[in-house]
Amino acid sequence: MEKPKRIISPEVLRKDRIPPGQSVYDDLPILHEGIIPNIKLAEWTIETSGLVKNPLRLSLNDLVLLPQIELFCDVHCVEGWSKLDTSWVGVWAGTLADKTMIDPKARFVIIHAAGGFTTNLPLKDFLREDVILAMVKDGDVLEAEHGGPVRLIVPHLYFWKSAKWVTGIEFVEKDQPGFWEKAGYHNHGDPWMEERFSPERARQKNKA
Ligand SMILES: Nc1nc2c(c(=O)[nH]1)N[C@H]1C(S)=C(S)[C@@H](COP(=O)(O)O)O[C@H]1N2
Ligand SMILES: [Mo]
Repeated sequence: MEKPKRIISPEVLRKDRIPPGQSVYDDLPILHEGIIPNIKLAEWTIETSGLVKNPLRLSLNDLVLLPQIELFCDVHCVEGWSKLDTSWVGVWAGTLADKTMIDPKARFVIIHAAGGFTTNLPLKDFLREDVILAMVKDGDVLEAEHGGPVRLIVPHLYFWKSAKWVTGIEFVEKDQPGFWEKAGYHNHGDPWMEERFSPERARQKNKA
């Protein structure tokens, strides 16, 4: 197999590398809603749907055979911790977008995960060069607690957008807030803009 292409997330090279209000942690905490799904690797698939000309259904093996990217990035959780210098290997989001032939009407992407979790992001954020579907973390097969077999990594947005246990990628014209977005988190989630909470939730917090 070809050597993975290496990418350093541009956010790592910023002068203000650590976003406002964040503290650096030594380890990556394990955080998610609900239980870790019991995924059988041989049965896992990822599907593309919505505004696509060529809907895909890929097994883990299919995904491993696509060109691989090695990504170095930091991650920033909305709860205030950041973990610097993480490394991941996986498939660039744009590779799947190309293969599935997205309709020009598509503007947003809804990520679906096992157990019903969803998260939404604009297509232009999804197609950045450093957004990948990761299967390897820091040189090891991605463990279930961190989202294995396959999780999204979106380094430039708060880490809740980096869905664990991804099973589907849906391309849509109109935005649809996902699980945490409906629960009061910001719809976009840029850590440098401190887009932590929805405007409504932020007002409630200020009053409290
Ligand atoms: N499927 C799923 N993915 C998820 C979440 C979740 O609840 N369900 N939580 C998000 C949040 S809030 C964070 S901070 C990261 C945590 O990833 P980690 O446990 O690998 O550190 O996963 C994100 N991805
Ligand atoms: Mo988070």
